[in-house]
Amino acid sequence: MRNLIFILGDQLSFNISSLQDFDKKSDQIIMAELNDEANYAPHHKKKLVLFFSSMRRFKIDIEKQGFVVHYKKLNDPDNCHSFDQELLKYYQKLRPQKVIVTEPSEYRVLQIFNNFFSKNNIDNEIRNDHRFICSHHEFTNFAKDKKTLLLENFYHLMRKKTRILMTTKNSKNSTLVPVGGKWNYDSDNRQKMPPEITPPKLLNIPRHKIVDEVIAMVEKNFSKNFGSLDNFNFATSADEAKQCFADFLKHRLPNFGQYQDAMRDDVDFGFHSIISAYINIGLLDPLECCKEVENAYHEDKCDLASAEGFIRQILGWREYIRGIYWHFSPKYQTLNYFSHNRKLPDFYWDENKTQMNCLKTAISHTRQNAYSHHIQRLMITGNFALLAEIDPVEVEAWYLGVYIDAIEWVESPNTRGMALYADGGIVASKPYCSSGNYINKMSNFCKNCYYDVKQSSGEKACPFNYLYWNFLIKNQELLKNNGRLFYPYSNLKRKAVSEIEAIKESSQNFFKKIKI
Ligand code: FAD
Ligand code: DLZ
Ligand code: SF4
Repeated sequence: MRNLIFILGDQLSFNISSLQDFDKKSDQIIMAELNDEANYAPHHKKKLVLFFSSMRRFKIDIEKQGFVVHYKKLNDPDNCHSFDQELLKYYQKLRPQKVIVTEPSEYRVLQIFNNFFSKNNIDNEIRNDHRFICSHHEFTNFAKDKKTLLLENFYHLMRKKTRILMTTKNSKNSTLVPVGGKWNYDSDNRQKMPPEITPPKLLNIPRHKIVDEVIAMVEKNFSKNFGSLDNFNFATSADEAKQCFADFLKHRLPNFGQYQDAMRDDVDFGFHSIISAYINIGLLDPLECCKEVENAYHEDKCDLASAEGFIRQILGWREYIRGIYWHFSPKYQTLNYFSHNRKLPDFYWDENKTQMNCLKTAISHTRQNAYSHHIQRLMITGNFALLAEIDPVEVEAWYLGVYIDAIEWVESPNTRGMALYADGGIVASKPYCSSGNYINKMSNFCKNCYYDVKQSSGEKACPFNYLYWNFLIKNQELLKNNGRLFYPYSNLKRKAVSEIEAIKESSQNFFKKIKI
């Protein structure tokens, strides 16, 4: 036998680099459902169903094309339950000349493979993951000699590289310029969603029998895990994921831009695409998605603000986050700029234990759907974890578990960097902290809340209000020179000593009340 190829659970693409030059006569594949991977984070039940169902269906699809696959199911009696032990077993059985794997997307898993290869002295090839648009080398070049790694500059590079939404200056000058004359249309994109707007339902995906089998297995093996298995409606094959994306292009993309930051307690998915998990595990190709959105714009199916806003998320944010992860890991996962060390409140696992309607809603959506959109993750659960001084390790464990799309490379810079500013400003130019005012502006949560968003002290005051000032007071030395916090710190200077004491006291009482 020539090559043995290990395909990991987030590498479910026919054109994954480990399969390039595959010889059907002399090469074979292994895939494995593993307890180590199912248990290293407190995964939502729906996330486990997505991974195992998609892996099983990928195996069948690829076998139909004549590939030989050795597939280990979770409950198979001879399952070794770890990447290295499973690989060792097949290596000893099949004796391939070489083992090939596309670079694991997580540092932890890359270490497992590297250690395995060097310990057992096995000829191996770890190939670049070409599904990402920016290579490690390109990101290193971008980051070289820079004090700050601004997303906007990186995004321009990616636009130029892919020529997406780019045009030439005129017929005589071939310099590339952004379509419409501006790189970024974010300022058109920040509206509240009025009650009369009803976002269309997500495409209904007929239940495949493999999904039913896996749901039964997850219900049995992971009954204590967080999350509801009701109404599982995620795609688990490339064909289904493509249908979901086509449905987004037709029904939600035209409103994506204007409502992408809006939140409402009766709206679960809004006008978002709900494709992050599909891209992350290989069912959709990120560049193809960007090209399809660009085409939709050129065919007048959406405006430029929506098209650019969407493309920036993938071409800009997603690639940038991945670059940050590999540039700074594993040190990144230890950064704790504010030395926060409180434990995660119990209500992150049970929304009925809080009276804060914004958190109740975001956590309830998360329990139901294994999904909440970016602003809920950033400005509700993330904002609260920052202001409540929660240990980033605890916060990361929660995010890594509960979201359908969570894999460390993308979860970690978003959580530790963007939401918690625990990296001291590598990803975000200022902490994304806010009082209840922002939440009230972008949602209808405050109307039905036990707390009063207009009050800043006392039993009924919105906790975001005093926690926000408490955070700024406590971290004044670290943050006062940040130009983007000039206004809040100017306002703080105007506060009377008695008001500052009241803020501190309300915050301490609140921490006691929620037992953290
Ligand atoms: P849309 O809003 O429709 O956006 C389109 C696509 O852009 C997404 O599918 C995704 O692929 C990409 N994208 C958008 N924002 C980001 C971003 N900040 N980083 C990377 N890709 C982005 N995304 C994950 O895929 N996995 C995670 O574990 C994850 N954890 C997050 C944790 C926090 C605290 C925050 C603030 C954000 C996190 N994100 C994560 C980013 C973002 O919230 C999700 O990608 C998005 O909500 C997925 O929903 P969607 O597919 O409907 O995205
Ligand atoms: C997230 C996950 C889960 C739940 N299960 C498996 C699995 O059984 N087998 C597998 O190959 N991958 C799984 N994954 C994804 C991995 O934890 C990990 O995120 C990827 O291998 C990327 O490094
Ligand atoms: Fe959240 Fe405060 Fe509004 Fe209640 S009042 S929903 S706690 S922001």
